[in-house]
Amino acid sequence: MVKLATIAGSDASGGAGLEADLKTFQEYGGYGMAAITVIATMNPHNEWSHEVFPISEESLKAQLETIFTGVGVDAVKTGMLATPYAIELAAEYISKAKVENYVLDPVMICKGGNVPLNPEMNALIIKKLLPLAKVITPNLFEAGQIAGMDTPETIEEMEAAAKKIYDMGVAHVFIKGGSKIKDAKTSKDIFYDGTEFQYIEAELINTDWNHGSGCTVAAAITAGLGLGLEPYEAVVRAKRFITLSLRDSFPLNKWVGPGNPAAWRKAFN
Ligand code: PXL
Repeated sequence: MVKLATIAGSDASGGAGLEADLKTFQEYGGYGMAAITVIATMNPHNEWSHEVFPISEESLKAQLETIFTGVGVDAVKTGMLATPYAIELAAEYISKAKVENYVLDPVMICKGGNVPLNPEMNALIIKKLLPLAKVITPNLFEAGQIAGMDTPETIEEMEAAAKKIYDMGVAHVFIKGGSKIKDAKTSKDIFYDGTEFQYIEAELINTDWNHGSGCTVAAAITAGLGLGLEPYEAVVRAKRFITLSLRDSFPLNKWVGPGNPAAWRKAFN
C-alpha cells in the first residue's frame, strides 16, 4: 500500500484540512498519515468565524519523526502550516527524507472564514518549501500572492502567474480555481511544466458547498503521484475526482458544506 502523509491543519468541521486529505487518500487506496500543524475551529455562535490553535513545535516534530523516520512515505502534501516552525520543520523532514513526490498546497486563507495567514509566512514558504515541491497547487488568490501580481482574472493572467511561479524554482505549477475567472463557462485550470501550458477543463459546478475542495484536489494529486502517475496524469485524475466530489456536495449547516470524496464510487455503480 502506498504511504501518504499530510502535514496540515485539522478542520474540526471535517470538510477541509487533514480530514479532507485523509478521506481522499483512502479513496485512492492509499495509507494515510497526518502531522497536525494547527487546529481550526468554527464558531456556530458567531457566524461560523474561524479560530486557529497552533500545535506546539515539540509535538509537530514528534509527529514528523513518527511518520518520516518511524514509517516512511511515498508522497507528502503540506496544507495549512501557519507558523514559521511548521514551515521550517516540514522543509527539514521533506528534504532529509529526499521526498520526490511532494505537493505544496500554499494555503493562505480559509474560504468563508477570512482568516488571513501572516504574509511573512508566504515568503518563508516560497524560500523553504517551493523548491522542494514536484507540484504547487495555488488557487487564483494564492497564485497572485506568490507571483506578486493581482489575483488573476483571465486565462492569460493565470498563465502569467504560472510562469512567474515556475521561475521561482518549482517543477510543476497547477493553478486551480479556473471556475472563478471572468465569464467562465467551464472550470478551466492550468498546468505548466516550464515548456507548455496544458488546460484541464471540466463542467462548471455552481455550488456554495465547496468547502475543502482545494485541499481535496491537492491530496488527490499527492495520492496520484504516490501511486506512480506522472504529474500531469495525477492532475487530470484529481480534476475528475473533485468534479465528481462537487457534483455530490451538500450543506453541513447554513454556513458551510463540503464535497463528497466518496462520490466517484457512485459514478461506477
Ligand atoms: O480550505 C482551506 C483550509 C485548509 N486547512 C484547514 C482549514 C481550511 C479552511 O477551513 O480549516 C485546516
